[in-house]
Amino acid sequence: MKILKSISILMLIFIAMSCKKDDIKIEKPNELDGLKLVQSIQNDPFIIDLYTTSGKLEQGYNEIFFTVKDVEGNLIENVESTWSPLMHMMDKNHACPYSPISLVPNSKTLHKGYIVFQMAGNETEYWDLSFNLIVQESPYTVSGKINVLPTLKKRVTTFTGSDGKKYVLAMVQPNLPKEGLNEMTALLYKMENMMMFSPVSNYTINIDPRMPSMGNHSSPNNVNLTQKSSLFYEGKVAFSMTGYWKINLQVLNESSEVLKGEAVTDENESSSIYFEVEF
Ligand SMILES: [Cu+2]
Repeated sequence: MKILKSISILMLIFIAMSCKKDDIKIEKPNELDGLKLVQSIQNDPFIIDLYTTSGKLEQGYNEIFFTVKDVEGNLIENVESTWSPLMHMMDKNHACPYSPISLVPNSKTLHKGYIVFQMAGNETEYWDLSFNLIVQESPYTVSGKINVLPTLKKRVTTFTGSDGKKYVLAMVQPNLPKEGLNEMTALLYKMENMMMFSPVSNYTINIDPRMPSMGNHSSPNNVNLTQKSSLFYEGKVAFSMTGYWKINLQVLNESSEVLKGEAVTDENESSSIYFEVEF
C-alpha cells in the first residue's frame, strides 16, 4: 500500500513536471513582447503573421513586424523577403511609400519594415499586401487583403508641390505626444508614378504648431525638421499644454524654395498642409 502511494505521488510529480515543460514550449518568444497580432496571411505552404504595437494598420506611417511559419506553425529562418502594398480603388490601382525589410536585431525569424498608407480602405476600396519570399532558394508568394483603418487625426498628407511633383509626407513621431518638447520625425516621399515612391533628401520641413481653440497661439523652442543621418526628417515640436494642436507645415526644397504650405499669420490661420495631434 505504502509503495503504491509513493508510486502515485511520483507519477503526479512526473505529470506536473511534463506539464510545466509543455507550458514553456508554447510560451511566445520574448521578441513579440509589446507587439499585437494584426492578422495572418496564408498561401500554402506558408503563413505570415503581421504585428504592430497597436494591433492594427492605420492610414499614415506604420511600423510593421512579421514572422513566416509553415502550416504546422514552425517559424522559418533564413527567409529573404520583399513586400509590395497595393490599393485597389474604383478607377485605379496604386502603391504607397514603404521601406525594405530587415531582420529585427538578434532575431532569426522576426522581420520588420514600415509602410506609409496615404489612404485608408473603405467598403469598396481596399489594400492588399504581397510578399515575395525566398526560402531555401525557392521563390514563394504570399498575399492577402489587409484592413487599413482611417485615423481621427491627420498623420499623413499628399500634395502637389510648386515643382509639379506629387509628394507624400507622413508624421512618424511623436507617437505618444506629451506636454513640453517632443522629438518629431517625419518621412517625405516623391511619387514617381502610381507604383513607385522614392524618399526625398535634403529638403526642410518647417513646423508651426498652433492651438486653434485658444486664439491660435503657438509654442516656444520648436525645431524645424531636417535629415541628420537617415531618411527620417528630425526636429522638435513643443506643446505648451494638453489639447488639440494643428502642426502647420511648409515643405522647402534643397534651394530653400517653398514647394507647399503657407506661413501662419494674423490673416492666415492655417497652412494648406498640416498634421494633427490631440492628447
Ligand atoms: Cu487610394
